[in-house]
Amino acid sequence: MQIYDTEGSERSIPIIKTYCKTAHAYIVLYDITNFYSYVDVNNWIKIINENTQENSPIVLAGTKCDLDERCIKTEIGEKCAEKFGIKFYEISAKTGDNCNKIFSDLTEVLLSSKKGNQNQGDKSDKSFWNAKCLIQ
Ligand SMILES: Nc1nc2c(ncn2[C@@H]2O[C@H](COP(=O)(O)OP(=O)(O)OP(=O)(O)O)[C@@H](O)[C@H]2O)c(=O)[nH]1
Ligand SMILES: [Mg+2]
Repeated sequence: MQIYDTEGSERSIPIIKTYCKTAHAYIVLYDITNFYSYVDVNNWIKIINENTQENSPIVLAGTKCDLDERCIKTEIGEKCAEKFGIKFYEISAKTGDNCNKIFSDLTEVLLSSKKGNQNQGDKSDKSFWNAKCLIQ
């Protein structure tokens, strides 16, 4: 699996649009302590939907769930994900909470969506290891 970690600044939008053309899955992140990063989620999902060429899975994650100075409640993140019909997580890069879960869940979705492939679910299938995942 190839993972592209893009940065969240405006100047990166052109390169992000380029990556969207080949990515097989997307993780959209916001910081639960930063209101503006949450507001930006709508823009990132719009950019993904306008530029992805397949019906690739998107998941939403609120980061820094180890911190007490939260300004975006869990329910707000859940509602936002519900609006887009995507899965939601709260994660922490500091404690590792849910970090592996996102990737294992996405891996399962990618494997199960390999319709018509006799090797479905077979990790020895080389095309599985070529799955590309974009993190925003
Ligand atoms: N407490 C805590 N701090 C975190 C967490 N994730 C990142 N940080 C801190 O937040 C700051 C920014 O983290 P980055 O990983 O650079 O954030 P980013 O979203 O990749 O930023 P861009 O690439 O510029 O869009 C750093 O000081 C990190 O140490 C987390 O889960 N918990
Ligand atoms: Mg970064």
